[in-house]
Amino acid sequence: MSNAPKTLEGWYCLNDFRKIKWEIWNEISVQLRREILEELLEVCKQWKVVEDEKTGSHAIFQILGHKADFLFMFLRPNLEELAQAELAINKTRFAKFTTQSTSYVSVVELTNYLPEGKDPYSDTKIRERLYPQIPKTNNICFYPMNKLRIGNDNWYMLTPDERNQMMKSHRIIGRSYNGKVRQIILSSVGLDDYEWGVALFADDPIDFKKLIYEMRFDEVSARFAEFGTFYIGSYLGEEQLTRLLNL
Ligand code: 76R
Repeated sequence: MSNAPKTLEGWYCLNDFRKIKWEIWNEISVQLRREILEELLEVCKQWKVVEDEKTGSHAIFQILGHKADFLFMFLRPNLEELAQAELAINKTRFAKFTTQSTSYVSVVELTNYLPEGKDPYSDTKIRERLYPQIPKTNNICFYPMNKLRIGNDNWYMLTPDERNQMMKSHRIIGRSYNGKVRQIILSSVGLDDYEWGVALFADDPIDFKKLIYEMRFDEVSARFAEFGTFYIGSYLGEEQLTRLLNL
């Protein structure tokens, strides 16, 4: 018998982080900037069709600080379609002004809590979590993480009961932020450098700080969580993107 919990997988996810060379972008003519922006918005329209057909989702965020300027986040049914989305950006003239500062590949994951015998993939609530629309909240907080495998703090050597107990407490804290913070659980085991990607969405960024701080004191995070780089950004709809680029 495998000791691994049963998991359900939904859409694949690409987080494509870009930096823009502002010094070159600022130098080109207003006319050219407009044309390039139009071209980019045209690509966004094609992604919007995918989202309206509920065969994927996407969102663009403005990332603060030196790590990146933009995050293009995509959810798609398979890796090929994720690659197409990435290629669509790379084929625009806008891409000439950007470099991909980093990226992260993962897949939406849920752990199976349904009673045996019921097909979880036909449950509406579960489908909504496996194939989510990226929340268009004001802010995103993204970071990759592992669960430790050191000495007594080895998540993977715990009994299922111990793990369930700790995840129960995690869920209780998470759910106390209901209406304020939403998480898309992204597994990146075998897909990228860490084991999970944590994607959090909130209108008020202080709720990220409060939630993450509270979780630090909870056993599963306090003992087992090891974090990668944090990215914080705000949502860019068509209007905000236009304002940002059409200086
Ligand atoms: O609806 C449900 O039952 C989902 C319950 C749930 C699971 C299974 C849940 C809820 N999480 C789950 C799994 Mn989470 N989560 C994190 C972090 O910074 C830290 O300390 C840890 C990073 C945050 C902030 C967070 C928030 N969660 C996971 C997993 C997979 C673990 C595994 O399978 O072993 C990780 C790595 C992880 C990490 N979690 C929630 C939240 C929030 C806000 C919720 C409730 C709101 C929501 O469901 O959107």
